[in-house]
Amino acid sequence: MSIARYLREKINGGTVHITLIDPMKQSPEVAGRLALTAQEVGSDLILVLGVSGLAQRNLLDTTISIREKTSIPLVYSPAGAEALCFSFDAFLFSCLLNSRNAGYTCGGQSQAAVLLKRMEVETIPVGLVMIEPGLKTGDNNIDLVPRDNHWQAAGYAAAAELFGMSYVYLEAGPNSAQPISVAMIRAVKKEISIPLIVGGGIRTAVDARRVRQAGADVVVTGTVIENAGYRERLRSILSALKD
Ligand code: 1GP
Repeated sequence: MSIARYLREKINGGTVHITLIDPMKQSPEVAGRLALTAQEVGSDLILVLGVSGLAQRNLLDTTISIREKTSIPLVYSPAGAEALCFSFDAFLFSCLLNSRNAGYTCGGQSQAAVLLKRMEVETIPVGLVMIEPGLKTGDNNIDLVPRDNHWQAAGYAAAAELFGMSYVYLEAGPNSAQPISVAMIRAVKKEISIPLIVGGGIRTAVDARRVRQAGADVVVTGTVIENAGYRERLRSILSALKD
């Protein structure tokens, strides 16, 4: 089954949870263990984050380790052609819509696109919108959407839909102390008919429930599994999303 269909069916059944793994943050062995925990507590999909500076070897070893331990879909979000591996079930093909740097809107993607087509891998077009506070580095290259500017966020989201993208992804960044506000999620959700992914700053079951009730179809968490007690925290987030 394609990942697009898998996600569609999951979304029809309730809120989907994605576990984000940054291969630069731990060894491949540990990444595999974290992914296994995510699967055991009910996460629907593992998303490996391609970041600038990611070594090809690290990506390959991380992928192998996760594959050995888990059976849920494994998807890659490449930052370009710097590190690529084709044993993923699909690629998130993201365009950072509010970037001022063409490298993030289409430059990196163009480096990988021909190869992805030739390899006939499944790609899922995603319109990514970065909301304050965004990422720690490179923010001056992004027209960050202010946390309270719902209209601007909705504009980017509607543009993603009109561009023919399959998902809108509202991202507050892993350094965000709080999730994207309920009011912004509601405002965006009202303007789009494609599914909405929300991530960044979701650390507790209360956060997860709020984001879900506001209308997120897919919730992404990353940092939660990097800290002590992650199994229980993730379990409570999953029960807030799936109850
Ligand atoms: C997913 O980048 C985020 O959209 C990850 O954020 O680390 O705050 O969960 P957290």
